Amino acid sequence: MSRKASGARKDKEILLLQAARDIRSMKVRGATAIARHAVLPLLRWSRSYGPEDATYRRRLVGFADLLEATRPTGVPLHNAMELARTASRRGGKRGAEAACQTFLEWSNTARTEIAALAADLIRRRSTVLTHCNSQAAIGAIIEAHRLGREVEAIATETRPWRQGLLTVKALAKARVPVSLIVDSAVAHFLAEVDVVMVGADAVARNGDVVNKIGTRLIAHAAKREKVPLYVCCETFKMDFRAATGRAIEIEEREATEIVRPGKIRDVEVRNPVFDVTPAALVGGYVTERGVVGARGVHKLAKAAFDAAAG
Ligand code: RUB
Repeated sequence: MSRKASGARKDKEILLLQAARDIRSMKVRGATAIARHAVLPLLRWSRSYGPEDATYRRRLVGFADLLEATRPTGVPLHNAMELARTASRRGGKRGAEAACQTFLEWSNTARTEIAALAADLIRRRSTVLTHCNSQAAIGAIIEAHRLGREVEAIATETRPWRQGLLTVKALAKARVPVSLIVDSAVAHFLAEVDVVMVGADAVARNGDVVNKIGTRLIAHAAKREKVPLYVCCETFKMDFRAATGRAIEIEEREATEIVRPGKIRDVEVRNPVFDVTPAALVGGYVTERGVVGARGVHKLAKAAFDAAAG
């Protein structure tokens, strides 16, 4: 390998390690964005590798494992890395690169397709409540606005990382009238809400949804007030390993995200960042392959992965 080519490969390795740091530090967050942020440098590294040799696959798997470990409970991240690993086993370097490319296109077009389908569930002059910072749910609200539905949005602050601030900025930028509320104000405002749209970090085979902590509480309150709740979820959110949400590991992060170090003593601070919303509380799953109920979502995901694997 020429010195120039080996320098290019080294550069791509540095970018890949930087991407891993970005995900670990929460600079990049949101289930889909994380998976895309891992796939792109993996693809670029592979392309810079030159002709496939005896160590290529070992190195690719090593990098995929490293990227996956940045948020070990991230299901789309796992699915994307698994696609690359499996494709490299079956089709070598060319297979791995095709799988990465497929994932990037799939995740890109899915967002637009979900926005179009979910916007159809938002009636004229509706108020939509959303939680955290889901690109899929935000896309749906913006699309309904673009279609002239005169929608308003309410976004939760989303403790402890306050991702709701990103959500209100994105909605305001798109000129959607939007209010920001603290998480505990959801029940208070539900009487003004026509529909709840949230994203998903993962979906179990039975349709249980893992999403930002607090989603379950919102879903219970929405059910009680007869407000429909839709989950905007790309099929690559499916956790094929999990029969129900209980089998999906919930990420617990440091206590310091909630209270400054040393601020309180002798108290255990728990910081689970996701929770499981039972399928029974979900009004529908808006995927890029259609809007379905809990029984349909696994079937759609399986078809999508079969198609992606070729
Ligand atoms: C983000 C979060 C989002 C989902 C879906 O949590 O819970 O609702 O990831 O997002 P965090 P998207 O900030 O901890 O990553 O629809 O963009 O995939």
